[in-house]
Amino acid sequence: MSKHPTQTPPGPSLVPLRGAGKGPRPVNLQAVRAYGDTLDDGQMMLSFALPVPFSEEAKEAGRELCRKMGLLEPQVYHAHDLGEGFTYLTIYARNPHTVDFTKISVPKLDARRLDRHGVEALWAEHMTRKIRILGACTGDDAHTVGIDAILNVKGYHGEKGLEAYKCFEVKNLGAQVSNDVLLQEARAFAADAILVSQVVTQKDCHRSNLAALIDLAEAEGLRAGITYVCGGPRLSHAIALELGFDAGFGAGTTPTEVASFVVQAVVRERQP
Ligand code: B12
Repeated sequence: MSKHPTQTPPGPSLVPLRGAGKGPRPVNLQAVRAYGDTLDDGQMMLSFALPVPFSEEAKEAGRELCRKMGLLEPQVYHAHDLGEGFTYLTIYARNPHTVDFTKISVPKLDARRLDRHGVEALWAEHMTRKIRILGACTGDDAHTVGIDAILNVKGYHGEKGLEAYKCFEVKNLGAQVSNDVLLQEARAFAADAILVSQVVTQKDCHRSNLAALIDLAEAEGLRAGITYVCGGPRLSHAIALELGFDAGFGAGTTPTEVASFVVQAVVRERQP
């Protein structure tokens, strides 16, 4: 699997935008601004909490923070008392900055999107034994719904999970599995692919935990020959590559997307 980012082809620098009854208006893709009420007004909404009691001073502190962030004309749209000396704020403000959309490039999965039939056909063409997939929610993380959605027969979004495929043998270790135990299980199971879920991101624990798994796998000689995939609502393919994984999947991932990547990665890994 290539770990190199693929360049998103630059689109035209001006694309028409449909405005209410006004016909197409041009968007300058080299200087895109946030959109609030009208094109190029730069308006954006931010929500955050401050550790100060609910008061007019708390609202002004929120506005001041926005000004310090370079935002203009901050207006408090909503504020409420979170209790225990905390205030929650929603602020609308104008952002004067732009981004050059034509220069944005995001790494994409190096795999074709196959349906379940395509996944099983590719497997049957190249392999005579099932692909062994080991899944877990690691570290202190107990959010198993995501990994279950991908692996369990019941699946997600109308798609069956990987357990339902005849080409996969799936072992789901569940919640709060340490990296140590995961790799011991991987060795015993002779896993072809390890699927790790990380949902909690407090203090960036998802990143440190995932990076530590790859370090340990390398130290134990278990990095080569196994496809490492991570997933969770605040993960992406770009973050996964950065942390040493082969692929990463974010919010809304469906089982077929994962099956499609895994079968191609494992088949490719086995080719000379
Ligand atoms: C249900 C839930 C719980 C349940 C979990 C039950 C269970 N068995 O999973 C319980 C009540 C136990 C729980 C506990 C806690 N929770 Co909670 N929980 C949630 C909640 C409401 C829903 C999560 C969920 O099930 N989503 C549905 C699944 C299908 O979506 P998903 O996880 O994104 O998975 C999809 C993709 O991300 C991807 N995916 C996920 N994993 C993987 C793995 C692979 C390999 C692949 C390919 C894809 C993939 O595919 C899935 C399908 O599309 C979220 C808020 C929210 N709305 O998201 C908070 C949330 C995740 N919880 C949170 C917190 C803080 C906690 C607690 C720390 C609370 C506390 N103080 O005790 C504890 C932590 C417990 C622990 N040790 O982990 C925070 C996390 C904040 C953060 N950024 O870190 C959230 C975001 C709530 C919030 N807004 O504050 N929680």
